[in-house]
Amino acid sequence: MPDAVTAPAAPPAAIHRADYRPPEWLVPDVELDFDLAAERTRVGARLTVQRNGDHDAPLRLDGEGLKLIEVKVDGKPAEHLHAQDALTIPIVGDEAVVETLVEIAPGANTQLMGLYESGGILCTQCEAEGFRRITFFPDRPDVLSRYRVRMHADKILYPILLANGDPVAHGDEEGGRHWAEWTDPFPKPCYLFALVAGDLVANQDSFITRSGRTVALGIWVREGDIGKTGHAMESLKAAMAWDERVYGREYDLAMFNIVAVADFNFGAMENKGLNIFNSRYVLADPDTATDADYDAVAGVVAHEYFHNWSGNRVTCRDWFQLSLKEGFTVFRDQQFSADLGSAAVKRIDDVRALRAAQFPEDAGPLAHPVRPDSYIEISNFYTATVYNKGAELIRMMHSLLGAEKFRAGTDLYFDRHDGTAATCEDFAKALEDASGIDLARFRRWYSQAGTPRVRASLTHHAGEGRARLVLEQTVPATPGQPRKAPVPIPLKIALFDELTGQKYTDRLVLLEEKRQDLLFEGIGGRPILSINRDFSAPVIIETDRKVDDLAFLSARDDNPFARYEAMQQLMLETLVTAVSTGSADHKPVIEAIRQTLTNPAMDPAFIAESVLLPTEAFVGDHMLVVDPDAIHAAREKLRSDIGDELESQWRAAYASSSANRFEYSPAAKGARRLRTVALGYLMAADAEGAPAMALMQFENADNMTDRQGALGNLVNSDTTERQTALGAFYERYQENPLVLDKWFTVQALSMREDTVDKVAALARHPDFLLANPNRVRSLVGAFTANQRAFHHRSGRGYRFLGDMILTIDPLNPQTAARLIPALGRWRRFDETRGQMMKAELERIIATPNLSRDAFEQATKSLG
Ligand code: 0A1
Ligand code: ZN
Repeated sequence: MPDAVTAPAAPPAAIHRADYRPPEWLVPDVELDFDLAAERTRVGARLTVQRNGDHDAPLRLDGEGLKLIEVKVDGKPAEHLHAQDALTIPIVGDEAVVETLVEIAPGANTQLMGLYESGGILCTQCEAEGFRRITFFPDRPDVLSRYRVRMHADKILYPILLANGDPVAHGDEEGGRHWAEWTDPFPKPCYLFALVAGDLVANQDSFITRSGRTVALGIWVREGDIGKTGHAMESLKAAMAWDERVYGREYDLAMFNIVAVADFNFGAMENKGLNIFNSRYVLADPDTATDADYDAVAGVVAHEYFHNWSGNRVTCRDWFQLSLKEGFTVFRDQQFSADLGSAAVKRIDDVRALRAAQFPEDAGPLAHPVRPDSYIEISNFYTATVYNKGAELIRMMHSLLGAEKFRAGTDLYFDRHDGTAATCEDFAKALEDASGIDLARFRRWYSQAGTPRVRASLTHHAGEGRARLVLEQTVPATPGQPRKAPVPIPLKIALFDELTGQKYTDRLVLLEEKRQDLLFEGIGGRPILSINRDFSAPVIIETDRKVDDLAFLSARDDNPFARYEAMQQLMLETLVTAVSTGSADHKPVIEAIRQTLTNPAMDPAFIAESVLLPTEAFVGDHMLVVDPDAIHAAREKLRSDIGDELESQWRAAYASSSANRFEYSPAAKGARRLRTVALGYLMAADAEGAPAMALMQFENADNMTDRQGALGNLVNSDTTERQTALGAFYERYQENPLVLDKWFTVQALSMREDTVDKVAALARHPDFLLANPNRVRSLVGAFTANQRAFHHRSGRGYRFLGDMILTIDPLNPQTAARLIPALGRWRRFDETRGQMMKAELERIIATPNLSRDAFEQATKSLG
């Protein structure tokens, strides 16, 4: 008999924002009963359901990969239909108690969505749609319920049982088992549900809220990691105090727990009262974490904590509103980190991240508005656009309203929408109502994709003492959005007298129309334009400022960000000229760096950031057709000239930045950063003894920042010191997964010609684990960010990435899909490279049983 002919699976369908309808059934109360074990877990659910509105639709619950054992309605076995990831139950009347019993296998869950096992710990991840992999439920953020959760488990394997809210009872059971029960009084959507069972120990502390309530804090880790939790705990307490002071937000439960797990798809998750973290954002000590890791721990701990209000108390109506919680919360964590350390360096870091990830996204085939209109798989929309551009929109509203009115607006927002699921529109409306400022046009920022470009031309009429600034904006076409309206762009602008350096004016200009003219009076001497100071708007500025003007600003602008920006612009223009004409005058850049480096008034942390050249990828973003090899050559030439010409200054900076003993303070961090940057220039210039200096730094370091800094420099070289350091690093840290990730990353980022082949070889290393997302990102993710290596003219980099994506997709679709956008940049490269990149996308799409995640990213990337 021939095989049955099965119709090819229909391509996954898109979900549209315009189709939103309120839920047909509400679930005010949920009781869950977990019989936990890795190979088989039984989940009993008891839902109180209520008909919502006038309709006669049956109850429809989502459920994915669940083995259904029993369904009851009001205590009796009930008629039901279980098909296509849903359970449909007809219900007579407007209220009922629905009980289901299902079985799942956490130990076999490699997607890391729902209930899964990580290093012997059972934990959950439910955002965005993971709860349906645990039990049948209306898995959408606008169904809010009160939860009571009981867990039963083996007492030896899982001595600690945690869930959302506060613990109410626990006890022992037969057969070496025990149980615990938790309740969460705050109604929440199911994506905020969490439980953890494992052999964990806690760093315990407490926080007294401003109204005098004591909150018990716990950071739960595996026993050997307890010594690495101090920084996360200090960060948590600082975040709690900051949110009270700056936003008037107080914590609301008696307990707040954080759990660190080694296998996690994203950074961390804000489950109510029980945050679950990727261990890389919890664990830190000087020997294993860099200063950047310390900063990231503080930032992510704060981010997840701040979600308690911006996300949990007020949640999202539907997933199109994701930026309502994410953009706002990123803005809040950015403000927190700026307050804690150097605000200027923080802003530089944030803008760098935006330009590295969000600008290319906005300029490519995956461009989407901050509030998207449709998606196939929502996991693909946890993007730099929703998070980081979303944060920039909040920042612009903060500038437009001023701090005080903005605070009045957020107070009104929290008040008005507490306990409900809201929209981006609700947020804008609250700010408007509290401030009296009209944000009608501002809303276009939420609906239009693409990075606006602003062309600024300044003319000076010396005789009349007048200057005229013409500003013109265009918002580029993006997929599905051919025509755009102008957006309101808040631009911080200043004018300086070229000769005296005196500041003529410093103000916030709102560019609302396509074109606007501004007149400045009392401008005697030629003015120099400083624009988009502090990066007041997420736009691309084009000016006709000359090299001398940029050099002036890089030395004399009183806005640190603008000073950094002028230097970057100078470097960028030099590199673009070098790539397109084959040579460029390096002197202005070298002189600007000399000025900065020898200015005793400047903070070393700021100096270190501003003397760094733009990345190869960033230079590529400014070329019509990216030529990775030419960009690499031009940048290396400039790097080596800077190293050479300023050799004695770099040596001096290196010597004066050597600290005695490790200390985690802004001054010590700045010194460490400058030291490694100086070492990088000395290495680039082949300065005498530089590799030996690097090896000495590597060997004598009492902290990971210096050690990794040295290794990151050596790894580009062709020296015996390189081999020595790589080998020693591996030996020393092979048992520490987070540090081993760094070992993979430094090699994936190496600027050597053979990196593409080294990376392919590392993917066969016994420590390269496909099942661990951190490890995959540490090698494969880092490699795609290495422009020259990934875009190797042989196409071996593309083939390697295609193979990786297809190997990972069946295990973990989210992690696989996040590697695809690198191939979507094919239009930006020459014909040969472009064709090879497209061929990989086509190969991915043609693969049977591809996940929805990978299907969406690959088809959209092909354009
Ligand atoms: N809400 C989290 C991000 C997050 C999203 C999805 C996850 O699992 C697939 C995990 C975390 C945050 O913003 O931190
Ligand atoms: Zn978040």
